Amino acid sequence: MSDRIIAARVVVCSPGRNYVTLIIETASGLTGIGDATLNGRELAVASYLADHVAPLLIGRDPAQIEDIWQYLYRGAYWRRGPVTMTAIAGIDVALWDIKAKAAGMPLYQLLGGASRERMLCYTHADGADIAEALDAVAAKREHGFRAVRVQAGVPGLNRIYGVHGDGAGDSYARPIEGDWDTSAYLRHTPKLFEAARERFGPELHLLHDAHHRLTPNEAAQLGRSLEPYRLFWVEDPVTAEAQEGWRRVRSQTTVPLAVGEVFNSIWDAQLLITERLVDYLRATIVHAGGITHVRRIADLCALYSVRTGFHGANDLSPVTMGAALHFGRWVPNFGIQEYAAHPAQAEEVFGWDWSYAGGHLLSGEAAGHGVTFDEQAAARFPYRRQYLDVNRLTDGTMWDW
Ligand code: CS2
Ligand code: MG
Repeated sequence: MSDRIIAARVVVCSPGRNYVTLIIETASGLTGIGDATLNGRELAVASYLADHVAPLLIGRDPAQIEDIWQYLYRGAYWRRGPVTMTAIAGIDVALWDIKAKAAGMPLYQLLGGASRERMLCYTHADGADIAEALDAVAAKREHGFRAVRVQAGVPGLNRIYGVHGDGAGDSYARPIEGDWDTSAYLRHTPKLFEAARERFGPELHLLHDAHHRLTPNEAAQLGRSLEPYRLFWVEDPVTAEAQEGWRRVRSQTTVPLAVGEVFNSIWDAQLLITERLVDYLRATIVHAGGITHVRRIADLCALYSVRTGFHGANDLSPVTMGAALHFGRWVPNFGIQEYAAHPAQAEEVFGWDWSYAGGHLLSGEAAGHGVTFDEQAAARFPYRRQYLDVNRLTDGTMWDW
């Protein structure tokens, strides 16, 4: 007798920052947990799930992960996009969690078993200026990290992505406005990495996130200027929509390129993968349709020597990190996993058995993805609307953040 879904509940909570969590329960007593967090637009996904999709799950066989995925993707008519694919991801991960629990095995075993014992990870280091940023890198290296993303303030600019400056403004009321000057950034960034290599030598993997703010030719200039410092990657040098623009970047520089945290489907990345325009694909489980769809993206990547480099900022809940580590344990073309520690309060709501050691992450061995969710504890942290920054050029022109 097959099992049946009897409940699908959405919980929005804010233990240090907002998370959207889906809980699916079955008649046989199994519970699956999914992450459906979309930073800055959480309630859109919560409503998509609670008001439109959850009712369609009741009575379904939880084992039919693929059919449910196809039903939710094809059946919505309005397909793709961050809200739809994050909602589908929350359901998909919860169902994979249930299937692995029903089989009594950790999720990586269900996917195909371990291809590795541990996953190389990178974390964030930043500073208002080069000296402060390099001190932050040193602290992360002391903690055993072998790969560090480095972001620094740019002289003359007050607030830019990735640098937690004076915190001016309240992102709960409305988006805080950053300021941007591409010329100043292109002049300054090579100095940051020249100083980093001078201080840390050649072994430490250095990464940098350009965060969508350059034109293809500007990105080519940045890439060329950073080649002497042998970065692990430059991420999001141009906007993800400028797919053909990546040909310009790729033809002008050998710096490794990463893209995809804002991608929601294989079609967003198809040209970049099949033309080998990038080296790492960052589309992540919570925003790209869950394990079922990201597995297809990773398999396409493998045909073109592209490796995974999953997004792992702390606005992706511990559920996504748990699922990503099981995926990373299995996937043959694993590259690196981003790991920005979650707020301390998140540990009051989420429990997990994945761990960090010596610059690597270890998936757990518990059945499922190994992440638990305490609904009673979540009630202590009510949702509070919060915005991501926005960005303007110094002349006031709206720009990419
Ligand atoms: C960043 C993220 O981690 C990264 O690479 O791009 O911090 C991103 O800005 C946030 O996840 C947006 O919510
Ligand atoms: Mg990024």
